[in-house]
Amino acid sequence: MLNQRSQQLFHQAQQLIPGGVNSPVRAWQSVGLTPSFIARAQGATIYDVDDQAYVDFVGSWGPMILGHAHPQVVAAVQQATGQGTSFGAPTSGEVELARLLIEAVPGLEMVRLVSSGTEAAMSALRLARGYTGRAKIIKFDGGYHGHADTLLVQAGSGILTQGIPGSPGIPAAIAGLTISVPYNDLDAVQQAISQNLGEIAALIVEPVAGNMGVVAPEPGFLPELRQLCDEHDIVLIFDEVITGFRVAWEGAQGRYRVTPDLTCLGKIIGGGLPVGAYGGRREIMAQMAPSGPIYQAGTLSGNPLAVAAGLATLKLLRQPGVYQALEDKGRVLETEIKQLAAQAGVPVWVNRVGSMLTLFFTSRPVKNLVDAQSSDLASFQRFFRGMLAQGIYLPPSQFEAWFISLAHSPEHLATTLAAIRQVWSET
Ligand code: HOZ
Repeated sequence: MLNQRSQQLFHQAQQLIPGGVNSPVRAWQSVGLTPSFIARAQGATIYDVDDQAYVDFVGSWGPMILGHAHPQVVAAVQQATGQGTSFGAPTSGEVELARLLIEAVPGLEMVRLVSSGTEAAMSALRLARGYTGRAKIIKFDGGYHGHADTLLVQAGSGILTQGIPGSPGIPAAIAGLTISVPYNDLDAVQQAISQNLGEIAALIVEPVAGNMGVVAPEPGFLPELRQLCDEHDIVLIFDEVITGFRVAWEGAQGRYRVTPDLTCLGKIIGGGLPVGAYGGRREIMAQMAPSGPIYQAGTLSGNPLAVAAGLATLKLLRQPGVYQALEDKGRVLETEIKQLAAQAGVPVWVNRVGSMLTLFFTSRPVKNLVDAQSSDLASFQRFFRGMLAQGIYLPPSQFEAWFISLAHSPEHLATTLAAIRQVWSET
């Protein structure tokens, strides 16, 4: 048995941890396999506890844009560790990271660090509600903004993969404050606003959807959202936990030239350590305690190790040519996959923005959740298993993004494409 140690560990884990995992997307339920337990990783390669090596396109679900264990990030964390791991008091690194984030991301005038993307989105919504004095929010079907109560309505990622429409434990009164509409559907947004005039505090959107698989915004979608929010005094929140520093140095808001009122960040800005951030217009951010009355706090917020890893990562990403290199790698993969699919006669649709990509097993363009759900999940499962057997580690769900890193070399891409050719030649 190739993955004997993983099987043993999963058996033990299931007795001790619900479902054997600390986040549902890790359980590989939708592909019907035992998850690989990971021992270590370097660059674009991840090694499981049975010492199998894989080319990794999960990248810890987004943060590892430099590849794993980048020497400069490792050195920064080692140095920070020697100086103490947490103080519960301000540090100079937090000021430096805040300055870097504000310089890079157009919508940020002030920013607060938290410990996860969930916290960032939850706090941004509380702020929007406190600032506007309104209760309702609009989100998009298949959008995932972490697991806060208000946001687990028609959500993507693990909840979509597992086919859970909502989640028990969320009071109906809370879920009822969330209006979810189809992505890329401006008429639906307009209608939701008209039916709830003066009641919508915020509209939260992934400017490139990444949690129902990758779905790009249609031309005009983001600018029109900006305009509708302006007309109705709604706080526009871009959830850039995935796209921030991924699709451009300035994030998706720079790439698409639409500036939100508030932005949520996470993943890359912590270089692989737990982090999140939310920020935006000074006038709104000043409402947060202690400068204002809206409360949010955290013992480990701005943790020195996460800040050190984040700073080291961002300084490397700031170098010229980085985002062009990521774009080029993404383009090669997209173009070649489409060619292989055409040659093999496999009906697929590939969505890509920069270094985020999803291969949907449908021939129909994927512009929203309903399109994404037209994918043939049995074909995805066969593909995932075949790729794993060929040494390629993909997200174990049709509804997630592949993440390409700077560590993916032309050889890694060629190996991946050869694996796809092999898998499709067997079907
Ligand atoms: N939801 C993230 C993937 N789209 C990964 C975080 C997680 O749920 O574990």
